[in-house]
Amino acid sequence: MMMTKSALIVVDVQNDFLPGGALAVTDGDAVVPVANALMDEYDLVVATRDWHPAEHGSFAVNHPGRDLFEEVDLDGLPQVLWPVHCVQGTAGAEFAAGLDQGRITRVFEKGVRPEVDSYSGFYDNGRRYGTGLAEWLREQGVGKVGVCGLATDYCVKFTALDAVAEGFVVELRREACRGVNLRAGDVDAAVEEMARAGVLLR
Ligand code: VGL
Ligand code: ZN
Repeated sequence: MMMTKSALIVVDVQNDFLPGGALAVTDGDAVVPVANALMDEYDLVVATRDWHPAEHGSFAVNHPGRDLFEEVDLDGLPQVLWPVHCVQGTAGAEFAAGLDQGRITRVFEKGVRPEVDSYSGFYDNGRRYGTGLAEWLREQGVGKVGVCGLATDYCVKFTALDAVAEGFVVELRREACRGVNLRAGDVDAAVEEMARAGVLLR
């Protein structure tokens, strides 16, 4: 049987999702050393980064009269309105300073189109555009992926679900994930949803 490689997908470990950031995830900085340590367990490491233009449609400021965390229709899709975060080229969009970037082979950017958000590192929320991640992993001979990072109930969840849909064996590295929990229980529900879809919980 052909040997397949493994890859760790480090999701959105960026300053704006760390304590003090624009869309801070509680305890988000705790994932940095854990993610660094996990890199040793995989043949390859890739990262995604949320990489929005300032005019992005997920930002509440771009919807006059609407409130933060309200849900609106964005080009036909339900969209939670977020604070301005991870704007291309800003300090908030940089990877966490402690993240071992030397180990990251490729970075896949998402959320670059103003009219559609992208929680998954594979496809935007409307599945209109791919980032190239699935094709790249297959070209590298990857069959199994580990998923970690921020945030469990958004970008980690949708990345893991798409990885399953793309045919990879997927394991969630829970100790290297933290979530937003806009509503209490969101993170637990996200983990359950991933498990039901076939994501292995580790
Ligand atoms: C994320 C909300 C908005 C995430 C990105 O990385 O989980 N969440 N943009
Ligand atoms: Zn975003």
